[in-house]
Amino acid sequence: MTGDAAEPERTVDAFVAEIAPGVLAPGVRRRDAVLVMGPWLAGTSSVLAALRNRLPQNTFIESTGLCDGDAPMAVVFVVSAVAPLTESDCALLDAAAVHTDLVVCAVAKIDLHRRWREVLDADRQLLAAHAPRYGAVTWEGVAAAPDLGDIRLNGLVEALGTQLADSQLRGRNRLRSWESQLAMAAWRYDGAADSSARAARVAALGASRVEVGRQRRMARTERAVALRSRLQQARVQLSHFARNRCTSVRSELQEDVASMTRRSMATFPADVRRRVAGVAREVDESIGEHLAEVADVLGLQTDSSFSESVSAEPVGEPPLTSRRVETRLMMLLGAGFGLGVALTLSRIFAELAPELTVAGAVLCILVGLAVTVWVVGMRGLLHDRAVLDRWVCDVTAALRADVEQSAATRVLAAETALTVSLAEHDETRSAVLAAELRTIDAELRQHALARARAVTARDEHLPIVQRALDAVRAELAQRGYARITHEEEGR
Ligand SMILES: Nc1nc2c(ncn2[C@@H]2O[C@H](COP(=O)(O)OP(=O)(O)O)[C@@H](O)[C@H]2O)c(=O)[nH]1
Ligand SMILES: [Mg+2]
Repeated sequence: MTGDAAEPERTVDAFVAEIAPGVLAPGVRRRDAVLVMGPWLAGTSSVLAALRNRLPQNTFIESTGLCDGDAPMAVVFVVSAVAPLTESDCALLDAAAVHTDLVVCAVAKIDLHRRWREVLDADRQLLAAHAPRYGAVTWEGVAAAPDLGDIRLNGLVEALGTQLADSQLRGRNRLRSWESQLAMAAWRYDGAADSSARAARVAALGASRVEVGRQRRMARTERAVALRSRLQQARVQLSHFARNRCTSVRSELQEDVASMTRRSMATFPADVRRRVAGVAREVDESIGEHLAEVADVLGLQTDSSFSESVSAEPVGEPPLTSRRVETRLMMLLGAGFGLGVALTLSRIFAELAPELTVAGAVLCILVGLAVTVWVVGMRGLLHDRAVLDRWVCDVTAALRADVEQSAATRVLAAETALTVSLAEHDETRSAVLAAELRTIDAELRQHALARARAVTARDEHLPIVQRALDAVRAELAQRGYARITHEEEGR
């Protein structure tokens, strides 16, 4: 009995196996039941109940009654007469009728909607446009649970009864199942060979490959140029700064010298030493900071070799002592000047007060002496200021030479150290980029391989699948045509 029932399916399987040997047969279990389904609230449950009443010899189920891998003998697609079909309704039917050729459509609730015939016509056209297989399906208007009046189900019952009685039905359903299976297989072969996801990935990999290559070429030169220009800048700025500091400390010291007294002279050399040392330290720190910043900006490791300071020359004593001849000459001139003053005063005194000659002489001598001491002292101070001024100039000139040399030496040391560091850095970076390139290339090779495999598989299998698909479709069309003519003859 079961053998007889499965005969049409076996005939179809043999028909396809002859055209496409080795293609996997659809793994569905045919249930001897009619699936009644449709969009939410279309009236499915009411139609199902009414059909069970009218056709008790047949089994009717809703989609919840089907297990995975089950396929119904026929599908009754119920839609409401309230509005025409939507695209998602069509998709719902597609999913339900993947393995079933017999589809009958019902427009429900025609008692409520007087323009149901227009909706039915619109639905028929929409569904036919959605897929050619639905071009010839039967459409009936039904009222399975009317608010008023009788149930109207005759058209649907009649169409369903006739079509279920078709001796070709099992074969047609099997052919439809094959058609879906083969179309899916063709789609898979095509998709695997021309995968858009893979194409996008390959394009992205190609772009990264170009970018990595560019980085590899450019990074080295770009950074070398940057290092050179930054060091050049540092050299100019540091030497300018050193010169400025020396000039300003010299003017400050010269101002001090110009207003110097004998008392402050003793502490002056120590003061000069302290300030010179201060400037040297300041310039030194500035050089260190500047060079560290250059290294930092270029992202290089700072080496201690260029942060060490170059010590300034120690400052000697001012040459204030060796002026014996000058002192003697000055004493002589001072004494002459004092004598002149004393004689002039004594003359004036003798004329003004002749009775005080002795006292006047003593007073004049004292004044003459005082003038002598003052003149000699003043001249000495001025001389010492001049000497100290020259000394300050010498000391600051030496300081300037020192700090400039220090700046130049340390920038040079920095250049050497940073160039070495840059070379090391470049090597590591270049190794990283090379590794990146290798990874990209490996993935690209894999994609190319996968694509080649998929293309080979498609070229090998797709023509067979396509041939089988064409044959199945032709057979379905022929049997469908036969069904329609048979039904028309029957009327
Ligand atoms: N007037 C009228 N109402 C109906 C008809 N069929 C179903 N209904 C109503 O439509 C609603 C949904 O019906 P139901 O059969 O449960 O639809 P389902 O959600 O698709 O299963 C219910 O309120 C029914 O009373 C009909 O032919 N005429
Ligand atoms: Mg329901």
